[in-house]
Amino acid sequence: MTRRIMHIDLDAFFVSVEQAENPKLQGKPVVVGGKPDRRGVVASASYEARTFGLHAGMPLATASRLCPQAVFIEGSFPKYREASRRFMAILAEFSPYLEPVSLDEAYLDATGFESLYGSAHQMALNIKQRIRDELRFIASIGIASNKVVAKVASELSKPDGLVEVAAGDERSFLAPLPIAKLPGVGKKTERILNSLGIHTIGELSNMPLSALKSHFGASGELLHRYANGIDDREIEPPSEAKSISRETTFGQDTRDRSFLKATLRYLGERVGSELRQRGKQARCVTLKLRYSDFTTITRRHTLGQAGDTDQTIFDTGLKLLKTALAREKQPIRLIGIGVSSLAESGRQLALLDSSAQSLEKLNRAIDRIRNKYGFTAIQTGRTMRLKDIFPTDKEGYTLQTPSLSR
Ligand code: TTP
Ligand code: MG
Repeated sequence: MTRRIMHIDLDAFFVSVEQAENPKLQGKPVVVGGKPDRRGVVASASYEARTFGLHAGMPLATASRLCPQAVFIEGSFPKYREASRRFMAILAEFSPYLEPVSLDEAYLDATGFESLYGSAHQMALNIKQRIRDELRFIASIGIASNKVVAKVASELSKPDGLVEVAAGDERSFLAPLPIAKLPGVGKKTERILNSLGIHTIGELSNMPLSALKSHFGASGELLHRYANGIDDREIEPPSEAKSISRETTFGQDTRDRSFLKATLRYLGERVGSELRQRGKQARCVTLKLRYSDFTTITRRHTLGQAGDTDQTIFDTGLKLLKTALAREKQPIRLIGIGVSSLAESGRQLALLDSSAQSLEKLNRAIDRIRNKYGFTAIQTGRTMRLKDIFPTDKEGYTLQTPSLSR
């Protein structure tokens, strides 16, 4: 039986959340990412703004030069996460075979469920309608017999699109499109293929498999399959996250140790708070640094015993940071901290000594207050410094790039 797979992606997601909240912004060029005087890039641009050439990833300063009348919004990641949760909840009512890919994007296996609506096309129209009525977002949907073709179809249909590719038409649908439209073809692959005289997906599909393998190794085979409209990947409902991390890019690259420590402490507290909320303990702590030349390193330490306190996370992160700072003198552009190797907590409680137990209690008390009054209601000495630098809201400090506090 051929499958009916949908790829659903919201149009200008971050901007749509802002427009749903403030209807005055509708129909206008709107940019989420920050004020134009801030360093940083466009995260999301409304389709009106895109007619001026604005797009995600463009420096804010360039965006404001091209379209000075655009409304620039800082953005709030927790708000987008909540909107995403509501979007996914609607999709889950249509099929339990739902695979969220990012905040505003998901695959849905509609096979069998479409008969309830008459057709997959009609089912997609119902999905679009509910998203519009309940959330005031516009969804674009691609329908095909597999993931890769459904994704290309939804992209192509934007904005406010719905494109269905009939079973058997996958290859001919893809053939005329430029190779950059094919998932898996990044900038580098595109350059190599262009230098070989390959510009369309059809031309790529005609390349001998052996040639693709010699240029791209194992991923050559995948390119060959995708270009021919073949993809048997299943829809994978999410399993529990295996790690928790937070990171931020600084407004200006820095070598200031106490500022780096304060930021690390703050990010570590956010990681710890989520870890405890999930009832987990971690065995591994990872530090991530990006230097001003964009070199990125991660350094990991495995704990003797799994832990979930802010102190453990920070102490371990700080040790890793000190070692890294001793080795590399470049200013730092981004810092992040994360935990992994997660295990259920609770069982080990009896094994902990009393000082660890009181730290646990303290952390739980902090979490309760923060849940009630917001993250910045309680500050440790170290993170206080951040108050002067980042503006705060109820959810915590507003970090430079909303998508990075994920
Ligand atoms: P996208 O779906 O790629 O972009 P979009 O929803 O803004 O626009 P469209 O789908 O109509 O082309 O990404 C979803 C959100 O992810 C986007 O609204 C903001 C965020 N994002 C970033 O923060 N940085 C980025 O570079 C990109 C591409 C997206
Ligand atoms: Mg989108």
